[in-house]
Amino acid sequence: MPVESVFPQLEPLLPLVRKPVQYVGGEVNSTVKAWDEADVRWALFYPDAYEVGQPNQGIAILYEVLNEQPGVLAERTYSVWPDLEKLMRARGIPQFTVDAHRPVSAFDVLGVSFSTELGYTNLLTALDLAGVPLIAADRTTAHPIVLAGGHAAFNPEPWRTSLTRWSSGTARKPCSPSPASSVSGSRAAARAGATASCSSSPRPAASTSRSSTT
Ligand code: B12
Repeated sequence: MPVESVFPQLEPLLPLVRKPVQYVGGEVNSTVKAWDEADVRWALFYPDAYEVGQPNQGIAILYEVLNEQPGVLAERTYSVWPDLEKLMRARGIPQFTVDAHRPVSAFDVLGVSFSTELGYTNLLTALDLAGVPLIAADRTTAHPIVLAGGHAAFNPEPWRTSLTRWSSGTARKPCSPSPASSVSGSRAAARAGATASCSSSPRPAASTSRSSTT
């Protein structure tokens, strides 16, 4: 099933907010793939404003590595500024990707890059805007897997109830054997796959059982 762009609802709001160009997408080398031709779809989230997150090297690498693979689609999403957040809430517009303006909740995986601890609360706002339950245990297979990596993901304690999985280390292969095979098929299979494939990542033992329950 194709997923509809939210851009028709978003566009009339752009003259009402500061720095509207940050929500438009279409940069050089941005990638938009056909939704129905992908086996697995990643929304990559940098939990800060576009102007901070767009140049982030970690997201750029993940975006390229994922999109290079046949059958894998990856788009980017960023925190919206409070002025747009207010309008989105009033009009029921969900958290969207800047590449094809698809709703984040439609993706199989929400990959969050925590460069700094400042991003933790922005993840909660984005999940709420996306209509994805904040607590991982409240999510179902209808929701994306929420997976975090990056510098500030080494200690998962502050957000362990919100994340499905996390990854430490670099992400030439975020979860072995590959991002595509980890999350192909149904979301239920995706959850199982992501759990198994990431389980070798070093992480605090106390959080292991919690992260694998959802
Ligand atoms: C460049 C840099 C900046 C730049 C660019 C930031 C940006 N938006 O990209 C600037 C100067 C703007 C900056 C600003 C700040 N920075 Co800075 N920055 C760095 C620095 C030097 C390099 C980061 C980098 O680009 N690494 C290279 C990329 C390729 O690696 P990566 O992001 O880790 O991503 C890889 C993996 O982690 C993994 N991965 C990442 N995300 C994900 C997600 C998933 C799902 C998966 C599977 C894998 C995965 O795969 C990626 C590819 O291999 C690091 C220190 C360092 N030496 O690494 C500090 C560092 C990240 N910054 C830090 C801080 C504190 C800040 C500021 C808060 C400073 C301030 N007081 O304003 C701000 C915050 C900006 C923000 N809101 O993001 C701290 C974070 C500490 C913490 N625990 O919170 C660090 C670690 C420095 C330090 N040791 O203190 N920073």
